[in-house]
Amino acid sequence: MNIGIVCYPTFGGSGVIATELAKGLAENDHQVHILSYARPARLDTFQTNVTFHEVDLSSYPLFEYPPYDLALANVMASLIQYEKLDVLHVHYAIPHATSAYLAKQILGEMAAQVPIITTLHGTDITVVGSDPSYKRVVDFSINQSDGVTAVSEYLKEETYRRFDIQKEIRVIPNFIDIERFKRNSNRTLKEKFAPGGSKVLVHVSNFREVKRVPEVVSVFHKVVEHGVEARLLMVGDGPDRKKAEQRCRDLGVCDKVRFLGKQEHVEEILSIADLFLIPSGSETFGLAALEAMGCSVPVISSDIGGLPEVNIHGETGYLCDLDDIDCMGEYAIKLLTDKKLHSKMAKNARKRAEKFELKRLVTVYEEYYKEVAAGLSS
Ligand code: GMT
Repeated sequence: MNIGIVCYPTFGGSGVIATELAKGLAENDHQVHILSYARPARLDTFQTNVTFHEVDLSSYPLFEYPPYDLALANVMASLIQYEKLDVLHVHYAIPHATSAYLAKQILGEMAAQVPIITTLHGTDITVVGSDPSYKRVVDFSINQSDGVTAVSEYLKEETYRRFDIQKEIRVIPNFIDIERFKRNSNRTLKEKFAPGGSKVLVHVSNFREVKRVPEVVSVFHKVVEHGVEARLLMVGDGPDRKKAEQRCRDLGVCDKVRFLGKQEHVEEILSIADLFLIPSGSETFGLAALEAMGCSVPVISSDIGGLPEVNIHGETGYLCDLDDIDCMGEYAIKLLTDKKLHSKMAKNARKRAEKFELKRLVTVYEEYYKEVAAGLSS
């Protein structure tokens, strides 16, 4: 098949999933075209049948904000026409689903049999998509897509609750490359970050408000306060980094916390981790937690959104009520001080992560493409 994949190029989960899917489809001999305004972070290896198309934005004195959605629709229409796309799969509804609809309208009959598939990821539904400034367009564009998928049952239900969607939403969960995200212990690295056998707690995110990064530091403080020798590695960057740094100063744990910034190969850091913390206030899936679990790291998360579909309470880690720092701290201490329990949960975490294996879910998407295309031609 000739497949167009549209995504944001940033470190966020939707861009990661779109790029890994593109690479997986290419492995299965499809020709894949990736469209975005910059090369996606995870598009880091050369594959002969993956082509990246950078959407170029011409500026003009009248435009304070050049209309990206129009430039994108223009590239989409060209690719459908000249690269003979069999399917166009957009990740994150805004503005991708709208641009796809427009591209199809531009081409008319020529594109009638080319399915537009929209994968809903998170804030495109729960935050920005529901904002009154965009809601009607998002509602319309999702309904105009030929196929719609959501990354969790929670997101599917939220979409029906918040929008007037007349279509079936298929849940296709996120996935990881379990060969990449597996534990590859590196004692030297661990000793550098956590000398003398200290425990390593890790958090990975884009440090937006929703990730509650200062709370990560507070949970870590509980662990240290209890007397557990530990270090916290904070991976990523974003608007709330300064607040988290300030929380370290306020709680007097700066000497035990390292802010490592954005990292390409998080699996190396996850491989020296004893515990992963994700106290988010909103999370439709929690890909970062799944990546940690792939590396045999138990997870302590908030009990919200799609996180309970990934992290199983008492099996792969623990879930606590939102903002219940005491609960998260207590479970962290329990896990870090009970070797037998930790080893059991680490194994369970890996086992659960294997259920979200990339190759299997790439096949699920392939089957879904065929199913939606068949629906258009019947
Ligand atoms: O909504 C975001 O935070 C961005 C979005 C993305 O585009 O990266 O993340 C969402 O999609 C990820 C991949 O499907 C999920 O793992 C994240 O849970 C989800 N984030 C939120 O719901 C906050």
